[in-house]
Amino acid sequence: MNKPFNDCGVISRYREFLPVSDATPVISLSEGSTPLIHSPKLSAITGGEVYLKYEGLNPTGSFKDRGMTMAISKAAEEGAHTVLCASTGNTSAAAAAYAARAGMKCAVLLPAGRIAGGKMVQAYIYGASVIAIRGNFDDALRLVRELGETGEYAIVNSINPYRIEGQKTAAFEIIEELGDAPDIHILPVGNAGNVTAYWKGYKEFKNLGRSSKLPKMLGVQAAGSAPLYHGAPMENPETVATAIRIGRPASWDGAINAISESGGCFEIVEDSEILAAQKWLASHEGIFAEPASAAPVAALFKCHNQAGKTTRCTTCPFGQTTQGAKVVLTVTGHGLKDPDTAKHAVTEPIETDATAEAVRNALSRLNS
Ligand code: AN7
Repeated sequence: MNKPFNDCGVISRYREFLPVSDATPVISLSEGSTPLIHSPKLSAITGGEVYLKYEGLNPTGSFKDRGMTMAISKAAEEGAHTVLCASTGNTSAAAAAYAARAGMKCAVLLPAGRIAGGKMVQAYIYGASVIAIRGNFDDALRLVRELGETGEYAIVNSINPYRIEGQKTAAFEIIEELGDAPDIHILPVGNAGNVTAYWKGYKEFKNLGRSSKLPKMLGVQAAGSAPLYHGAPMENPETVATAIRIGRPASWDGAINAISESGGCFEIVEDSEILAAQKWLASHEGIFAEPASAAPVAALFKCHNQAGKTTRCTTCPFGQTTQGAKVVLTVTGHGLKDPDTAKHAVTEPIETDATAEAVRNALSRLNS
């Protein structure tokens, strides 16, 4: 039978590397195959060859769609009726969308008052049952684990291994696009599923001879929410990057393993550096990232400025120079997810009469 013309997405593209069979109903929104955008300005600044994997262009606006097509397809195969997740916002948006497409119910547990506006709207518009927990993401995930014990709900957080399987496909795409793995890969780390997934993907393609090397992984956390950087869970994580406001990452071991096996390290960036990087990326490269997704850019600036000057971290990929190195940063989520936080870049617009002269005057005032 001919495939329908829209039969694409990560399961279709990478079926042979994923735990699916003919019995798996593929629930897809054509996620994945996101652009790997060369960044001339970051390359010029660092002396490397820098690329941005723009995962904000997935169907629900974040990388979570890669894992969710797998988790929901497997849940459908297993006959689940209701899926459940805890989320800082992007997982819940993806779960709600893919569950809607599968005809399943979806319940999401969110930290009350700490979800970006766009993500909150997504959960509702896709038809999820939204519960706001008086607590943080870590409390919500604890409740999900507890509620999952009865088998009443299919859990689609990244403690579900199918999520990691789907997300590893981003590493496959990067290798196929560059012709090999990069030298350094930088990404934000919250619950740590994605760093675990990328590392799995890079290793699998290396073992298959599809790449000749493995990248050093640089995991970036917000300074106020940095359990992996400090090596201990945090009770009250706090950051403007609400996506990665997580004190007890579920994939703790996976993250430690990825960083140590790859010879990389964890890095932290201040909220002020995150917001500056968000503005820089949008105004210099035309890419609007949500705050968590700007953290890798902030880390690239920080590490580049410190290269050769610090002895704090002997395994730091920037211990040597980035000259000539191929560097990939994952832009994990779209900036439009969180317009309120981006208001730091917004000033009151100049209002003028509707004449060309008034507009010209206003523009010259703006540019003076
Ligand atoms: C934009 O949606 O945890 O280290 O519940 O939304 O794999 O958790 C989101 C995480 C980075 C961190 N960038 O990835 C959730 C959630 C964005 C994110 C991360 C998240 P992980």
